[in-house]
Amino acid sequence: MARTNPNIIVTGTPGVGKTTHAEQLARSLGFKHISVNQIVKDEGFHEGKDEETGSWIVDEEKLLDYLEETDLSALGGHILDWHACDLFPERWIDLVIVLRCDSTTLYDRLTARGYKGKKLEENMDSEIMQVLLDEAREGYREEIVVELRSDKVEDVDGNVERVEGWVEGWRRDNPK
Ligand code: DAT
Repeated sequence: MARTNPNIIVTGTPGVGKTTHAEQLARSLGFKHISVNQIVKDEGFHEGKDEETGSWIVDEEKLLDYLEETDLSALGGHILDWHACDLFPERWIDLVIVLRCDSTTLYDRLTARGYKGKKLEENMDSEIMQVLLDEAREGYREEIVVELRSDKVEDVDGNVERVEGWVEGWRRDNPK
């Protein structure tokens, strides 16, 4: 593997803390934060919004082509932040972090964000049914998938420290 830094996916149900973690990780590691949602919006990689849920209907092919062109696979040092993960080719990825959150806490975060009705319900169900964890486990080698709690503010610091340690280990195992 040619890259000198690992690529990391931060995934989970909306509201679990992906952006919070990805920003802090990017800052402390000096990595690039790729907010996939932002790219989809900015670059128009979608076919509008789902009427019922208000979520983007993503054109995954365009998104992947765009990411491929950034050469992130060869460069490494990217934090991919998205509420889905199985579309990223495994050869791009060194670690998949699935953030998890207590359902009452998630309910409060999502309602504060204005989610209601079907959108709120679907995301709550998704967290309770651990949909993203299963997706990650099905899509990637078991040993690169890690589940981390994101209930409290202190969890973020602990998780970031843990990932920093993991990155150091990765660098030792993958010398330049
Ligand atoms: P996501 O990107 O997964 O949608 P976010 O990072 O935007 O989530 O966080 C949603 C809200 O919850 C935001 O107000 C920050 C807060 N939050 C996230 N992780 C937290 C944590 N571990 N402890 C306390 N608040 C957290």
